[in-house]
Amino acid sequence: MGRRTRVGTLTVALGIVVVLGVLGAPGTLAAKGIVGVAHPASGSLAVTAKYPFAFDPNTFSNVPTNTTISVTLTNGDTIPHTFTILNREGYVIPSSADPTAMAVQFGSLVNIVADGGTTAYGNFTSPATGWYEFFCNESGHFGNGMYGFIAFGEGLPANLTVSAASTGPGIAVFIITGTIVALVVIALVLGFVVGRRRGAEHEMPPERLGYPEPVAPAGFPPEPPTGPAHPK
Ligand SMILES: [Cu+2]
Repeated sequence: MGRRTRVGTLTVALGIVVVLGVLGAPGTLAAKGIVGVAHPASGSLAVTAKYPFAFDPNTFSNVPTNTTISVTLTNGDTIPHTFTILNREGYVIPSSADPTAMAVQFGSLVNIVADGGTTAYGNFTSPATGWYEFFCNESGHFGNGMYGFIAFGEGLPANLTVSAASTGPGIAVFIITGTIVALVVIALVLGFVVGRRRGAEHEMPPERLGYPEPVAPAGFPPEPPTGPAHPK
């Protein structure tokens, strides 16, 4: 394969990688869509944490107010996850925020931790009518889209559901990650091509570079003792 063909192949491969890097972001977002609205029976709710960084369901509506709610957190993943409701009514956690720090600042209605492959239980006293955001308190999980919304004594606002699916915290992370990957690949490919061109220049025969072939010093390499006389 000639160099031109090889560069052409690399260019095509690079183009595919860049396109995948860009298209991969919205593709991943599909996984962030609302997967179901739970209407829990009086006083209980069940939620599953699953790979990758998701709650199922990720919205709860009409949860009873001012009563004890028993929570079952099933962890279907292999790493620990939490179910943590930020105690701040009617508030969407900004994508740039550190939810762990916010939970320290505002407190949480409930904070349940389940190791991978285990089920954990907890109780909390539900508040008056209003809606709250819940999230996973493990480092980095919120930024990867592990959050949802829960409404007590009412349904979730319609615009909140749309907002959660289309402009949630995970989007920026995916786009930034995809861009970084694409840039690294570009740098590697450019380095490879430039390196090959320099290598080819060094390996090119001297006469094609415009200077004569170097003359070996006399007596080097040594002639074999029984060989014919050297023409020079
Ligand atoms: Cu998690």
